[in-house]
Amino acid sequence: MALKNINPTNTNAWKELTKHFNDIQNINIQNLDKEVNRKEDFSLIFDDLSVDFSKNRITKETIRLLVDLAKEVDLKDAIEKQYSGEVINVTEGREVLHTALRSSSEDPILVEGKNIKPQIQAALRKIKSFSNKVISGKWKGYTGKSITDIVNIGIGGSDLGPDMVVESLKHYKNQLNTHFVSNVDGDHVSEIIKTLNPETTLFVIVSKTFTTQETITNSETIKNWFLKSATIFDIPKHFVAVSTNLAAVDNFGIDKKNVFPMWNWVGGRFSLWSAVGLSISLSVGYDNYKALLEGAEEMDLHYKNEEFGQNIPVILALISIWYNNFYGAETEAVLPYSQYLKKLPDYLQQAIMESNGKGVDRNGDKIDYQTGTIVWGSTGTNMQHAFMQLVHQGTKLIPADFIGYKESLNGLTDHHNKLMANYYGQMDALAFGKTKEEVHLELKVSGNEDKIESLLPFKVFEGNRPSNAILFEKLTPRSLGKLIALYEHKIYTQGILWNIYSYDQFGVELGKELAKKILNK
Ligand code: G6Q
Repeated sequence: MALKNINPTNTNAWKELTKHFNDIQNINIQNLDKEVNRKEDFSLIFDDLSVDFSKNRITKETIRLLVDLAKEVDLKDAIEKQYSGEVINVTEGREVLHTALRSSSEDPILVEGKNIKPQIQAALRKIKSFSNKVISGKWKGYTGKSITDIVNIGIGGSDLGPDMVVESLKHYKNQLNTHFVSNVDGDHVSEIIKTLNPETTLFVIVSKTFTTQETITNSETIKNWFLKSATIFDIPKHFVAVSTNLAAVDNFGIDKKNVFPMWNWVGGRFSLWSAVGLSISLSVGYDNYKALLEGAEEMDLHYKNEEFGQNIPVILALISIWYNNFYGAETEAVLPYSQYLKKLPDYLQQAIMESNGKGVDRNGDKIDYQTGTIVWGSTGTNMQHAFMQLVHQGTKLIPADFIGYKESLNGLTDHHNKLMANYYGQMDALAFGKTKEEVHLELKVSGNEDKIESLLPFKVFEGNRPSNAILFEKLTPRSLGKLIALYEHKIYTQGILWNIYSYDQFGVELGKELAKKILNK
């Protein structure tokens, strides 16, 4: 049965939320923070993850009403339908089963009457044995040498996920160097080829359709470059593919044995958990890749089973809706305090904006309320010396997720203490600001009394700017899996509440069609 189709703005909860918003819209986080047990009451802990959402313009009543909204649109039913393999991607006629890819349960999940679990297990075994061969050096190139470099050729969902994870888990990487070619701009592939030796490079072409202009163009260019020093008979040793289009892969010269499966029931931007993540397994080893999946599964179970009021992805989705639909906030920042996570904002931009950037509801009617948030961000502390000025003192309300880790991966405690002092310092500055009185005193004490009149307004921080502290013990494959799955579930929750289809992406098609027409001219 299809997803329910409920306009959120027609629900009782929405009406209550509107009243509630009118009553409390001017509340101040600084005052809220004085409440006894505020931090405990507005924090959730799940294994090695704690989420402190106390620095938001919300009360217990806000959360209660938002949870009512989730119940009224029957989010529970929607989650159930996703996990059990209903065709919830209605416009494309597909199931949405990235959660099945990381499920360790033996329970069957049926797609067109067939249990998909055995195929998933078989693909994992293939990823494992192939990764082991390449990493151990047993897989030889056409001159008998072991592989030193991996190049992932793909774009969008066939690039951003693996690229982000490989970068995020750099600490766990082996001797192989992994590169990513995506852009059709020839400068991208040219710069990468320059550094490669064809004898020791393995190319992983990732394309569900194997027709994507960028990926095919890059693959052909690379093949031509490769064939300058090797023959077509050497292709099977250096090119493998992840695809559903077996005929096209065969045509390219790739050995059938070296094709890894993709499935229609996994969307591109949710596919790093399938063989699309092959370059992750090659780069950090299969065990780490598996741990990534296990971490995601832990979050899947939390999302599926936990009460909404205690459910981390649900709570973060609801708070985001509170700002987006009631306060009129237009953007959200994602700010990881880890250099390893520098590609996370790019990855999330696709996951979030391609999923929830929709202007018609599940009836096909034009929507008259706000949907998908604009997501952007960068790593701390670098961004503190860049765009944070606007977040602190600009005219816009920008809720922000601060992602941090208690423990550093490389020791250097001095660095880590400073990093985390900034992590907390920024959230306090946003929430509590700096009053006129404080600025006054500060200028006085520093001997700048004469400047008080001219400088005071510029040095005041209004505060009352919201943030969520998403804190893990340590950046590991498992905790990264949890983090990514958290955002995936936040996306779906919001899509359900906004009554849109999160799993199609027709909005990217028109530009592609026009580019083709223009090229033909
Ligand atoms: C993601 C989209 C899109 C897709 C790319 C690559 O959800 O579907 O980003 O992943 O267009 O497509 P192929 O894997 O078919 O080359």
